[in-house]
Amino acid sequence: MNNKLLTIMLLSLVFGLGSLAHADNCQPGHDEVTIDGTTLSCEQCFYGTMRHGYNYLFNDTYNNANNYSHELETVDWYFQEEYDYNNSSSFPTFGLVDPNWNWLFPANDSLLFLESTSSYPIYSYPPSAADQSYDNFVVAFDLMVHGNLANGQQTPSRNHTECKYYEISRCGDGILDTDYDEACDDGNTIDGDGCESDCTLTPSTAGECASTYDGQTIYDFDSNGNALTQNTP
Ligand SMILES: [Ca+2]
Ligand SMILES: [Ca+2]
Repeated sequence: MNNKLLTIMLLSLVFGLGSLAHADNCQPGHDEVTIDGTTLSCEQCFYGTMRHGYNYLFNDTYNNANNYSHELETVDWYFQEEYDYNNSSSFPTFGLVDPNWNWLFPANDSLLFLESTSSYPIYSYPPSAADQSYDNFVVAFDLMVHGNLANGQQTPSRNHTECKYYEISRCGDGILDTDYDEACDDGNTIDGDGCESDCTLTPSTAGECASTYDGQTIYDFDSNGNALTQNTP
C-alpha cells in the first residue's frame, strides 16, 4: 500500500471585501457546513481528492491581491468528517506558521500562515459509493478581517468562511484515478478479471487473451510475453 506524505495547498484566499454575498465555487448543497451544532455559510469553496492509504497535511496561503493591507482579528478552524476516515477520533491539529506573526497581510503579498502540525491518514472509506461524495469531509476556516486603507482608515470588520471539501479516491471505486497510477479500475478488488485488486492490468495467460495474428501465424504468449506455441491456421 502506498503511504506517502502529501501536502495539500488547502485554501488560497483572495479576499474581495465587497463580495460578501458571492459564493465562490460553492455548489448547491455544499455551501454550508454544520459543526458541533453551528452552521457556517461557506463564502468560498474548494474541492479536492484524497487517496486511501495516504497521509495528508493541510495548510493555507493567504494571497492579498488588493492594494491595501488586511489585518486579521481572529482565526478559527474546524474539521469535520461524516465518516471516520482514519478509524480513530483523532483529527489534524492546526497552528499558525509563525507564532510571532503580527496578523497583518501586506498589500499585494502572499504568505503561508496556517498549517496542520499533524498529518491525517486515510485508513478507511465509506462502504457505500454514494457516501463517498464531498459532504463527508470538510475543513473550514472562519476569519474575522478588516482592510487597512492608505489613508489610515479601516474597512468594517467582517467574517470570511472558506470550506474545503474532499472525496476519497481508492482502487476499486470504479473511477479511473490516473493521478495515482491506476491502469484500470473495474469497481471491485477481485484479481484475475482483467483488472487486479491493485488496479494493474491482469497479466495475459497462455491460450486466453494473449494470441496475436499477423496474417500468417497465431502466437500465444505466457505471462512474461514469451511465445508458447505457433499455430498456422
Ligand atoms: Ca479508483
Ligand atoms: Ca477486478
